[in-house]
Amino acid sequence: MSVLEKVTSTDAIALENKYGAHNYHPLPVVLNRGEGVYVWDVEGKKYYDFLSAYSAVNQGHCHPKIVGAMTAQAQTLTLTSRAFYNDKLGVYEEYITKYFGFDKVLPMNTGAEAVETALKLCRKWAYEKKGISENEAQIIVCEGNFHGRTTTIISFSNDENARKNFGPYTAGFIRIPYDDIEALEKAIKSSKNIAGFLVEPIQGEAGVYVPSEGYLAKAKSLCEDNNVLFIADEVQTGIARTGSLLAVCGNCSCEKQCEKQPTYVAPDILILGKALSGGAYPVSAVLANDAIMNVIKPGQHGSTFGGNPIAAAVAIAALDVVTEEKLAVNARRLGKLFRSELAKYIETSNIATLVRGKGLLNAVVINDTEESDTAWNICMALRDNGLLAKPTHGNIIRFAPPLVMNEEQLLDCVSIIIKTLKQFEN
Ligand code: IF1
Repeated sequence: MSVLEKVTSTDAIALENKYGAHNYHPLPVVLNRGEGVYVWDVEGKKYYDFLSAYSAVNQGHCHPKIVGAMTAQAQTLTLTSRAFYNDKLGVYEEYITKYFGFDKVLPMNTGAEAVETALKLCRKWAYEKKGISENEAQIIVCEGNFHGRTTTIISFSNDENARKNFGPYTAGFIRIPYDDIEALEKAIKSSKNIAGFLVEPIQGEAGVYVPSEGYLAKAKSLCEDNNVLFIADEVQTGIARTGSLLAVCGNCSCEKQCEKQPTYVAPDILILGKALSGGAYPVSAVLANDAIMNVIKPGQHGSTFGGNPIAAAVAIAALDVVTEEKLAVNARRLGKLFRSELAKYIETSNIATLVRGKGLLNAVVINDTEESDTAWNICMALRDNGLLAKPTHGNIIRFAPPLVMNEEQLLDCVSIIIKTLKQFEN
């Protein structure tokens, strides 16, 4: 069989099982096409995508503007490395720094690479600007964090599944409870070596935990008062997902975050990924102002593909789509509708206990133990009913459709979700 011949779902699953590392446990559905809010399996069945590739496909599958930019660049110049200049990187760097309001960007590829870059930048700033003794810098992180899968990042994870038997672990991190200002203040005051505070504005993987009103602003002010860098990991929450351009924009409904908005909590270091490319290509970025970013000198950090011409062209198109199609405003409006419809159902449900989230990053908590497979079984039934979603942890199902969804589609999905949940009521 030619490798390009059409495979059946069964074949595709068997091939992955035999030849692929078993580092995932996918829902048994084999997709071969995506368009907007829809994906199709190899047998031609159509689904609503309610995961959006973990919020990488905010602009919808195969968005024509993004694919067009990628295709055009791919036929012109794909990669120069940073050994030479090219005509796309500088244009992109100006575009993205003005888009988010920072002096400079360090372009990378994956979210984890961008998080690692931010950690290195924070440490280097701490030694060379704050005056912390070399190798003594401490960075505060939160319980329940998810920032990627590299050895340093899992070193400060408290998810045993993500870290067990990957030691020895990287030192220099202090873990505190999420959404706990007193704990942050205590940790900051605990040592003169505190360099930064790395935080997800909403904890996605942990189960879509939205922190208390004012938590991020108070955290930023504590950092500011103690010369500690506030590092926002917006890989999953950014790019309009939570109903603002960034989750740190708070309740601002404008299309562009800006210092003027009282709700905007300005990160010292901003980490972006996933939907920065609309899911078309690995693109991530670390943004900071000169006082921080300029500690990096030639030869001190980099990446073969970081900032390549395709990434530059794709990211510009992807961010254009966010603005042109007002995705933040749509996510805010449809997110409110989603939560209010689900909350109405949950009042009389004995299978779902809670719906929470912000914008179109939401989760439903299932009335069963973390160890049960009820949430998984509900996702299998959702699949049969034409909607794809997946549990985050145990009994929590994340619901995150592309932000291009319209009200009619969202209400159709709400009825599919409620119909499916009712199948599991006792
Ligand atoms: C997996 C989770 C989501 C992220 C935040 C950095 C990264 C991620 C806030 C790293 C990546 C992905 C990774 C993917 C599943 C998915 C995920 F379930 F793992 F936690 F979205 F919630 N910061 N999240 O969410 O970005 O290196 O992957 O580009 O590893 O299973 P990456």
